[in-house]
Amino acid sequence: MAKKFLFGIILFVFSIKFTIAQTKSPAPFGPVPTENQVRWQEMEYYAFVHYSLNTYTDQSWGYGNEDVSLFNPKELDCHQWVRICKDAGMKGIIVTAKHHCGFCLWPSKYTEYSVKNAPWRNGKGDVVHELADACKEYGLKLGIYLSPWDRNSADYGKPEYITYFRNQLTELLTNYGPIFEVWFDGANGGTGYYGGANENRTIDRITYYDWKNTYKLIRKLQPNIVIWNDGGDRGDLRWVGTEEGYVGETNWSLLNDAGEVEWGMLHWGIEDGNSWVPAEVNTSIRPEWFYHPTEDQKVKTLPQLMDIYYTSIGRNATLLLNFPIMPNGLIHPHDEKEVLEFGKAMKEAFADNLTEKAKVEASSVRGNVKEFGASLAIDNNTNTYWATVEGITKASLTIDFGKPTMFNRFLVQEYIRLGQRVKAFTVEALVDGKWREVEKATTIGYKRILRFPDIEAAKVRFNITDSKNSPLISNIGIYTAPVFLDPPSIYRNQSGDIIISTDNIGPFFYYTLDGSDPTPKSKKFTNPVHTEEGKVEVKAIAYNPVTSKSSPVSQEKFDICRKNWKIIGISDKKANAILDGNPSTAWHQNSDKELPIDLVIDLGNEQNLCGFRYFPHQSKWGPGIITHYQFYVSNDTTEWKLVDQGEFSNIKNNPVWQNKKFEPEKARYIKLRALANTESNNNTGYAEVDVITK
Ligand code: FUL
Repeated sequence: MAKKFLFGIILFVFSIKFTIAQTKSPAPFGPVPTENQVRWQEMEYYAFVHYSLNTYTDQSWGYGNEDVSLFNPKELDCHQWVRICKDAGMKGIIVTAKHHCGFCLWPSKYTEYSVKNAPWRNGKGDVVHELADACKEYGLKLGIYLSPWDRNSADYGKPEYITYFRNQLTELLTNYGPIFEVWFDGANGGTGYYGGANENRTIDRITYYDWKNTYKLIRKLQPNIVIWNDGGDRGDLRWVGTEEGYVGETNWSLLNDAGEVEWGMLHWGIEDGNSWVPAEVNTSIRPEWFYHPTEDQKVKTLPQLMDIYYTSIGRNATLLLNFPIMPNGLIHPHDEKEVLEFGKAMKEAFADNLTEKAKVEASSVRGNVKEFGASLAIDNNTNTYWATVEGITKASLTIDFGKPTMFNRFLVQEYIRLGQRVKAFTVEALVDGKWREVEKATTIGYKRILRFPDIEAAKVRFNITDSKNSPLISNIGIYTAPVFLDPPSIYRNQSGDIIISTDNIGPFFYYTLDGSDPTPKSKKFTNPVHTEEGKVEVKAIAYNPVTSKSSPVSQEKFDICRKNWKIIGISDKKANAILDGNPSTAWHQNSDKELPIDLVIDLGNEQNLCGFRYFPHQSKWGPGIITHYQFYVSNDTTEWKLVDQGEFSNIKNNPVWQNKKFEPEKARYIKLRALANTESNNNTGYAEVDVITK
């Protein structure tokens, strides 16, 4: 009896202790973010602007010898940039203070290659200053892109350059107020002007910049900054391995503090990583980062931008969306229109949170106390959270709307200050008295948003099926967001037939060939549309007859038809993928060939050529696309004239159409010579090759 009594007392004392322990906040689990990283993550969405001498030369990467006097914008107005970003809901703006060409948008004391020697504002201008002022006025934060690679500097590759680089960093981090983020691009070393040397310079990207000491300097000058670095030492943030606007569905905000970071680690993070290094998705509103007039009709539209929202912010990353500045110094009206629609749609999609009036119940609550109760997951306050009993890693939370309610989005957030914990979860809906799985997903992190078709249910159940430790959920939102139709894709095959398609299921397509905007009264696309040999402009929309809603207009301008074209000297029939008009088919040269490798095409008859186009194979893992080329023309395949040569800058990270112009030449044969590829081997692949005629 006495024994039993004693045992009861011990149990009672233990359970009190346990309850007291459970009413205290849980301990952090694994790596946790710094205050700077939390502040940055909460910004969610901010802008990039790409502006430099490239803007005036139609290039992606300047060589470093471009003339400073080209920089003379007539209408440059940073207020316009900042106003657009602010109206689009963005929280900050990062400017290319110096891109790879070395030209400085501020009057750096340490180089002559800057705005101080440009005609703009008689050499008295300072773009970074004007932008900093505009940001202050509109309440946006300022960030700096300073390219570690400098194709202008004579010292690049030598130890002296590091002093120069740090001097420039010091100017930028001292003279322009608070800087929220500094961006160090990974493109490092290669050919360049280098003060007239015109040579190839390679550096060791791990050791050359002595990042450790550079970071010390940065943190001393700007204690609240976050560092993005795609080369050498781990910064505070990481690239996601693509510039297309998405991060992996599984996305851990963790990496290891040492060792190589492979593509998969960038894209998905590392589940057991020992450092907090969250993901930033960087992408441009146009295919390229700098302004190219040929891309005025290629601005991403609302459905595409919304998709990017879900695959970046909706997958535990931030979104850094780029605007290429036009030569006049402004953001193009098309870019403005699309981003403002995007900002509005984003707000509308998440305006009405259906959990606000709902009741909520959890299968497990830490210490059974209000401080960690289920209601804290829907209290609209991300500083409070629902926590399960210590050690409980599987739990559910049921949300009761009280009546059947339609929804198509589920948003969930973890309280990341104590670590990222959840490994897997599902969402179920109570339909006709039965629980039905709506979606299944892996990580959550700062924010995860799931998309699914409209569903009507009175109750929703959120099940955490696996977690590293007791999950801490700071917010849940359920919404009915508008669904948009994607603009269709259009291509013209080798016979001249136009093909219009989309990934969405079921819409009709309408198109025009006369440059006018299509409507549901235009011609309906049912079969491939045959076009004759000349140039063709096609515009098309997708249309949903049930909702009577149309997609944005897609537009493609095709040059001469490739019907009579023949690839010479290659017997492999599959090589015709290069001419089939379909960007998703590709062909690679035989593996026994060594660079330089030629592709020769007979155009069938003489054409007035003034440029060519190359579309690379879209595979992320090689096997190899062209980075350096020569382009020749001929009338007899014996005598060839070199009409253009150069690089396809940034083609590995951003494998978009490469458009190259040259002085007009009449010719029947073309030769694209590959000099180097992305993998430093001999593999040479092509998805499409085309010409530009006068
Ligand atoms: C890339 C650069 O090489 C591009 O030019 C651009 O600045 C982009 C944001 O990063 O890797």
